[in-house]
Amino acid sequence: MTAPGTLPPVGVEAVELWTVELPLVVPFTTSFGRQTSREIVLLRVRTDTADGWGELVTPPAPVYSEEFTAGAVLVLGDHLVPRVLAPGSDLTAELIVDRLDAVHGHRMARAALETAVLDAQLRTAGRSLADHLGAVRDRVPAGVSVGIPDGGIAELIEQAEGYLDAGYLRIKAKIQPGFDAQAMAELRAAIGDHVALQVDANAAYDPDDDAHVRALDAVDELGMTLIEQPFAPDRLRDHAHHAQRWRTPVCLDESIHDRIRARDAIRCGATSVVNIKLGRVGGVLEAVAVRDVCRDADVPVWCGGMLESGIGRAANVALAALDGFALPGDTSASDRYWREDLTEPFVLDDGHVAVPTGPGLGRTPRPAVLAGAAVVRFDG
Ligand code: OSB
Ligand code: MG
Repeated sequence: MTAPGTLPPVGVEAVELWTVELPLVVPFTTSFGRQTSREIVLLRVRTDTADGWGELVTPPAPVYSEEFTAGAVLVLGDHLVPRVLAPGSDLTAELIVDRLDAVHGHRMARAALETAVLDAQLRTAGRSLADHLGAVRDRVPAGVSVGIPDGGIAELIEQAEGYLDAGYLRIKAKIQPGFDAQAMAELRAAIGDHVALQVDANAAYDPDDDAHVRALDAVDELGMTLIEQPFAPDRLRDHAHHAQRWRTPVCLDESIHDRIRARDAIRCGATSVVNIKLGRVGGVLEAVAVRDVCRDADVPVWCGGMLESGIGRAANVALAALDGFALPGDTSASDRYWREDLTEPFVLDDGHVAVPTGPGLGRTPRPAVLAGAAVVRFDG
């Protein structure tokens, strides 16, 4: 498909961080913790033409990866924004990547900055992100990621049935030791064999623990679409070992932090499907590069999520519209997360979410939301 074309630079005058607290409609529990709301940090670049927005997708604590919101805000203010603004402020997304190249890690923080500059460039050019990236569809199939409910298996079944009634095309259930094979067998029996069902362990299993491996072996019998990130991010060899024993495809999330890791994980047989999150890999450009590596290896990808507001969701949905995104993503509608999204909401229609067509991300925060936000500004 088409590589992202070149866009003229924008003259960046300032970078602002807008922080808002948004309660989740239902608590979200994974093997790494329980969240009842998100502290959302939106990043705005002010330019001499159009402004641009990005979303910092970090969780509140360093439990999914090393990154967490307070740390990312510090890194942005002390290290990333100064590098980007100092050597002259005519910027492109590519220049952001270059200027931040010497910084290790902190990919979600970098992604927020890169996305905002790309959004400003696209708004200036009057072009949508999906169009710019070479989208091949105008709506994307939507799955839903269901946390481990406080009420256990009965509540999981009730939630999953509700989402299926609403039209979601596949269910992803979170698992952890003690809430896995039995729960999934009951869920499978309740929703039927025809429903696409997959599990996500968020690295909660120890491949050196026989009981853990036995539990995953039992999950493997349940006709799952895939099993996402059973083991710790660095344990590629363990993923590869069990991937060749299981009938269920292994899909890595946390492990895949850039295109090189994607290539290595595929080559060693650790992953046969990849969850792409633009925050986890450091931005839109790297996310497309990861897709390219996967496509060259005939590995299907899908778009993951980090409980984003409409700003981050807009970027995810554009990404999910690209060639190679072959499975429904965690690109759910706004009302699966929020009573009121920060932007015009994304809605579910016939199991799909429409790809924004407006310039840039095609979404901006509603002014009423911004009125309540805490703002920090960095000038060039
Ligand atoms: O592992 O995919 C994950 C949310 C936060 C952190 C990690 C993950 C998730 C999800 C939710 O599964 C995906 C979404 O609906 O945004
Ligand atoms: Mg995951």
